[in-house]
Amino acid sequence: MHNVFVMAPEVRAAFENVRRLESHRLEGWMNPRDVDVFWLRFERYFDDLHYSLQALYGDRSDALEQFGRLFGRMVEAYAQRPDALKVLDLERQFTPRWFQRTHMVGYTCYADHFAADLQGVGRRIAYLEELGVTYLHLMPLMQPRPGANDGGYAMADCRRVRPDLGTIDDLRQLAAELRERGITLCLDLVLNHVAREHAWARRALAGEERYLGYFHTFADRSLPDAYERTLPEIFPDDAPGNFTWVPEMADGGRWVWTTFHDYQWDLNYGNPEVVHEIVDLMFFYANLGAGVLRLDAAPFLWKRMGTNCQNQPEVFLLIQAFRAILRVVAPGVIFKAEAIVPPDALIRYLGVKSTVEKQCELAYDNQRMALLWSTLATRRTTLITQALHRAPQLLIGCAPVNYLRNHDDIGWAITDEDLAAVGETPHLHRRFLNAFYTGDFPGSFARGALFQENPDTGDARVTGTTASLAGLEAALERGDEAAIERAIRRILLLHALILGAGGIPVIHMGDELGLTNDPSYGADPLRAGDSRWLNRPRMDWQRARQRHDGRTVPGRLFGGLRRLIEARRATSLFHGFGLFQPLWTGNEHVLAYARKRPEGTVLVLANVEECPQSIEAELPRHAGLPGELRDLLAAGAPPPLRDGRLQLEPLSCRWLVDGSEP
Ligand code: OTU
Repeated sequence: MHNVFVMAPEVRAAFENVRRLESHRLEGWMNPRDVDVFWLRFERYFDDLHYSLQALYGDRSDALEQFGRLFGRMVEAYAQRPDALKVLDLERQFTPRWFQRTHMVGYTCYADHFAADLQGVGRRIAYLEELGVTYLHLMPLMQPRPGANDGGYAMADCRRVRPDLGTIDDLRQLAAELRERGITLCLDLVLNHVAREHAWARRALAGEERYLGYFHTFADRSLPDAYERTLPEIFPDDAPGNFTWVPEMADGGRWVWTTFHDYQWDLNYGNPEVVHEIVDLMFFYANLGAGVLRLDAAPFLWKRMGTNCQNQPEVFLLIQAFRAILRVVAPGVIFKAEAIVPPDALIRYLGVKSTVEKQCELAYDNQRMALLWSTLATRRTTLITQALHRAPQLLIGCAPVNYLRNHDDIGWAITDEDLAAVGETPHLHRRFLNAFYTGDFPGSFARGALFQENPDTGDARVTGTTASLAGLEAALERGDEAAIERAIRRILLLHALILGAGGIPVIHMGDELGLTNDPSYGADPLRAGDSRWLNRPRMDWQRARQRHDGRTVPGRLFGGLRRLIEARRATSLFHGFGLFQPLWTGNEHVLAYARKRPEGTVLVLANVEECPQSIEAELPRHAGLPGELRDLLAAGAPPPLRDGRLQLEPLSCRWLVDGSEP
């Protein structure tokens, strides 16, 4: 075979060695063409894999043996990969920017809340298609522990579908149906922890040495106390501390590292056996037909004394190893980092410097999400413009996931530096946002609840559906038509901003119809303590039936969203591979940013105030649009000018492009 890629001599020697040892085995399993493809990919990503594993585990005496075993698993998974998925792998290798294209629109839901079970989801694909969805994230659907399970993130069996949702075959079938209709399935890879009822934890509980090594356990408090000095608490309210005393463990009990709840045991990635297990799980989901794996709680994978045990260098080495492994076995599958961390840390999950294209393709842009809500409450754009100016430019091979909310809470991830730069006092601004979004501030339109209020620090996060936070719930209750109108405008405005930002916009189930908060969780003792359930309502198919009636609220929202999605799909200017440029508009109520591509520029303008606003007509010229203008959101009409100023309706958005082009 012809060698296309240049390797360091020692790496080449190692590679040749593996090839010599393994080729015959591969050939026994696969047709020769598949073997060639495997070797080409292995050769291409060998450096990445070798480098990261060497750095993580290279000083172990059994390092070579470990590598050999890992390789064996890769070969097996590749041999088992269904042909249809191998074709998809090739297709995506030819179009590596597939996930950045402007038709990409995501949707998140719980399978049961959306359509009862997996087969039900299959019967609702037409609804997703109608909205324009091309990416579906189904919330955790594997067997959770009995009792409280953190919304499915405490898995007792990561390979068995929750019986009420269906079977593994249903999931495989659903993935195939989605794929045929152009929708990529995203599944959670919960890799930081398993439930204490998971087989590994049970065997550790039973005293099996091998499985004790899968977790971080301590005989006494000395190390846990030392770690706690620099560890934050993720759920201070209902799960204080990061360690749990487990009296049933060998020798009179042990402390187990439990970052999240006491029933979620953190895995020990210092142990390469854990890597083998998780790699296997990754293959399992990939070969089932998942196209995106969401790396849950990615920042927490590596612990280091004296730090907050998040975003440690080893986390990025692990991701690099996983990335390389999957690129050999299943390159059609990409990663989405779930790292709710400050922008400087977040960017590392997408790759910086030498790790370009070695980390995740996608990551939630939680800062932008929080900034949008802050903008909506203050009706001022100074803070968001400042923060967007400072946000790092993304690299070529990755894209942010832009969202308004998800199943979790909204944390006020706005940096102290950005707040200070616009004259805000950080903790006062956060306190204001909490008060505003719980309806506890004069003039607030929002209905939300606090999550994980920490009485010691005064910190809290907020939960609520987009509709409730944007004023629809309160307005509907009052039957106030003008307020309903404003709420609808706010919801569409926010969506126009995430759809206009490049990357993958993701809509959370129900937001397209204006579903409001669901307080019923309070009656369920297993959920009552977790206000995130407030923003996890069930789908209201009755309401969905009104979606084609433009006189109804669901009709206006669904129709409005569809028009946004269609307008986005019809242009290439929002493609993820473009330059993002925030602009000062001279009007603090108007947000502006341009997206620049070789073929042109689109200027996104948003009036976040409740009355009309205007900006200087010159602004588009500064953004690179010197001539006539067309508004993609107004059927191509030019934006109205009055007294030399560009006019903007209350709570509205414009996507301006060069009007001289067809
Ligand atoms: C994630 O969130 C999930 O989205 C949550 O639903 C889970 O409860 C949790 O993991 C545990 O599995 O703290 O408030 O930086 O912030 O992993 C949400 C990432 C969370 C963490 C994130 C976590």
